[in-house]
Amino acid sequence: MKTAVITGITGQDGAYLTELLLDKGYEVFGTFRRTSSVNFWRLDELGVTRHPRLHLVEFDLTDLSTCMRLFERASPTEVYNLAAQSFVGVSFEQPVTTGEITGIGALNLLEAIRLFDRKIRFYQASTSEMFGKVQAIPQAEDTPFYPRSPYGVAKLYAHWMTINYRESYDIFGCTGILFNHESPLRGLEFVTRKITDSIAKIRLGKLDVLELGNMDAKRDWGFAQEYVQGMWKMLQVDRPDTYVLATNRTETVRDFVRMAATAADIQLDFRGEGVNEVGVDTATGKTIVRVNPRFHRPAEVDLLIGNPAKAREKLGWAPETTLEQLCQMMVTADLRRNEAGFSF
Ligand code: NDP
Ligand code: GDR
Repeated sequence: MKTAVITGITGQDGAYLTELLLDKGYEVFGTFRRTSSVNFWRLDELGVTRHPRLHLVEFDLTDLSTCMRLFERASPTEVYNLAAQSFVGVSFEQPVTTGEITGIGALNLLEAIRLFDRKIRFYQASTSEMFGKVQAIPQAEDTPFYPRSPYGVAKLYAHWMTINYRESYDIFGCTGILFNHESPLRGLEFVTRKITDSIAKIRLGKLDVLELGNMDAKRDWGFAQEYVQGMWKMLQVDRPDTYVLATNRTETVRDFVRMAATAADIQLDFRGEGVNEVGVDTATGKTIVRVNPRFHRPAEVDLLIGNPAKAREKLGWAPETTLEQLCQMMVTADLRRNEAGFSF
């Protein structure tokens, strides 16, 4: 039986990957942080929190000794490092913490592998944010990096450290450069979920206006449940490597707002420009979307679109869910949650 360690199981990807590996028969050691109110709502939604093969382990990525003790307890064959301070906006406010968790944290795991068992297969959650300022369209594994946030820079450090440990110590270290992936389990601070939750609230009369930052930003959005399958596939092949996972389609934030509104039976008309842009409900004439410069970032990533050809060819991985289907799924979930009186 295979044993996996997944760091960050309270997050979106951690929850889906836990579900996937349990389905495949793995023993799973999932890590969470000790906080005053630990939240397993995602694992609860997937119905896996009390699975007999899931072991919940308190852990902090910034503490090398917890990495060592985790490995001693689990003796893993595979380690998936999904833990991170993953919110780009916050990384500008907390650059040092972001560097320590998102950058050095990955190195702690690599060091623990070097000291504990070099045969462990390691997955590092790299990101399209490393491409940052547009150098090529679409972006692929050989596109130069130009990160635009402390988060992107920290992830790039972790990315190269994984490659360095692969080359220096023959560690099976894979890096998945994943483009944005969303789901009903996405955190509320990220733009897609913020939009679907707010549109649901507006539809139900619980919110008047959705405030956003840069609506011109373009992203390549896929479905998270499919992306964790790609992570797993990367650790099943003979050689460790780097792969892009993406849909090869890009849309603006504004397009996503319109799509979410349509999914909730609201027709939106966008008027004005820049900070004066608003989205008006054509049925009522009310402004339900407006810009708040508070959500603008000091430096922005304008356009992401990935080329997943290598993953398709070498791993047999391909995205299937369309953005319309994904958006509808998220709006439906948020309508249900808000009708029931809660949304995480
Ligand atoms: P989330 O923000 O939903 O989850 C991050 C997880 O990391 C949470 O479980 C969080 O725990 C945990 N964590 C944060 N700090 C620490 C720490 N110091 N020690 C241990 N655990 C910690 O992220 P996603 O699930 O969306 O993403 C998973 C990974 O993939 C992240 O590394 C992210 O940067 C990366 N990524 C994500 C993409 C996406 O579009 N979703 C795209 C590309 C990369 P807690 O609940 O306690 O905060
Ligand atoms: P991103 O995701 O920064 O791409 O990082 P996010 O959803 O936060 O932003 C996407 C784009 O939307 C613009 N935007 C807003 N963003 C947020 N969060 N809130 C707003 O109100 C808002 N208005 C406009 C942003 O400026 C940006 O251009 C995500 C994270 O999951 C990372 O961890 C991951 O590595 C990358 O995706 C790939």
